[in-house]
Amino acid sequence: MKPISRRKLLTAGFTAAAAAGVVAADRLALRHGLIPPDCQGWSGPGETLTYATQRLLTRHAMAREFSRSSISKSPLMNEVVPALGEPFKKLQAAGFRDWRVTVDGMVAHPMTLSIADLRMMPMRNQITEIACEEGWSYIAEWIGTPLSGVLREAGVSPRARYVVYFTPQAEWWESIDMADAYHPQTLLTLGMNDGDLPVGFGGPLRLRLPRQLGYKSLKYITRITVTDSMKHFGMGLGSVSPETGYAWFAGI
Ligand SMILES: Nc1nc2c(c(=O)[nH]1)N[C@H]1C(S)=C(S)[C@@H](COP(=O)(O)O)O[C@H]1N2
Ligand SMILES: [Mo]
Repeated sequence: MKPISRRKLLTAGFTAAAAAGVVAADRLALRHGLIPPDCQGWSGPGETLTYATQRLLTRHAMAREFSRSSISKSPLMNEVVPALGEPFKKLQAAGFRDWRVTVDGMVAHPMTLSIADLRMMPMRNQITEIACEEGWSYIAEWIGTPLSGVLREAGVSPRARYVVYFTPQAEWWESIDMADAYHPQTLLTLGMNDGDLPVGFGGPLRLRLPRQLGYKSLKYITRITVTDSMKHFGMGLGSVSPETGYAWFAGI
């Protein structure tokens, strides 16, 4: 069956099942990976509906890319560097030569990559908007290597469902599903607007995810873990966002 007709069929099925009863919809949604990790609690049914609908309709959709003239002249920076402390300052003083990102979990070949290693991988640049949940946004050019390439080199298990990513800030970790992990616009970003990625904007390494709100685009990536369940990460809701009242899936 062609993917488009399969998707149409699924959409129709999901809508029909939703109309017929929550139990049937639940069973169908589970079978097709349409349940987000933060499906419990008072906002759970809403999160599930948003996530399932987006996954059925826009799994392969691209975020809008802009022309060079649209790049914001003075992008808003949500400065977090002081919170990173001395170990980060040391790494920065050495030009991030010793920065490492570990790729582990459900992969055949766990890896530890330096910034130089990442620079040797295929590069892509894209001019996209980053939008904070608080209402502001800016447009910038982001230069980096697609996360998909790194995952392919690591040899992701077919049972994998999520990619979890961490920063030196214990309170900032996130996860995405495999559709977003393999999406061509999901970039391990090393550069911005023709230069290196400034530290304030997440340098040396930021995961840019233009199809979701800014809080999923974490700065200072140190570890990428592939898993089939979010149960054992934090409160098991997928990331810190649902623990503090925000949606795990922040699609825009
Ligand atoms: N490590 C880290 N990444 C982070 C944050 C943070 O505080 N720490 N803030 C997030 C939020 S809420 C937003 S909106 C964007 C802001 O990105 P900007 O500084 O490029 O504007 O970064 C995200 N990534
Ligand atoms: Mo934000």
